[in-house]
Amino acid sequence: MFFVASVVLLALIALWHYAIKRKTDKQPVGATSSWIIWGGIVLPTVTIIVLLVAGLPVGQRMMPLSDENALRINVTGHQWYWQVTYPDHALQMSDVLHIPVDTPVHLSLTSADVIHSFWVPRLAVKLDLLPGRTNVLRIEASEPGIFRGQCAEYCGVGHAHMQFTVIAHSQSDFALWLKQESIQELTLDD
Ligand SMILES: [Cu+2]
Repeated sequence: MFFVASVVLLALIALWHYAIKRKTDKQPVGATSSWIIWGGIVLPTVTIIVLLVAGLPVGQRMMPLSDENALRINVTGHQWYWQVTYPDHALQMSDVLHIPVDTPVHLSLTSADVIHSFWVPRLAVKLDLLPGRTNVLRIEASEPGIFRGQCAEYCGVGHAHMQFTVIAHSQSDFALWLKQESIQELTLDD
């Protein structure tokens, strides 16, 4: 998109430069309508089609479609904290999500009270957590690291402090973390 938009922008700047530097204002009849047809109809149509064809597969890959390899995490918004559970591993925590790198993660987002919004600027778009509804957001980290998240929907006096972190581990570290947490959880249950 950046490349195509840059080409269009450069063409526009060249035309603009040509227009203001032009000495004469005499113009052959018919030139105006061909500018409108080529510049106003053909160029935008072709540009939009190219961007659409290039963009659709990318958008498709970002959809939370059924994926056997995806890690499932449930996130419930509360005034004012994030409840995080791993349904496949019987783990529960708050205000932190541990994920492996290069693995699609499907977040099922819902709220226990008012509308919140899950936002990790470096990983995904914002998505609302609505009471009585579940929205699914797909995230994937390409490198290990700590990513800051913030509630992006005003939800009361504690809203500004409704922050969380996403910790992306290498796949082996994540497996280790999962093992340690599960053991701890078992010990706590006893
Ligand atoms: Cu909020």
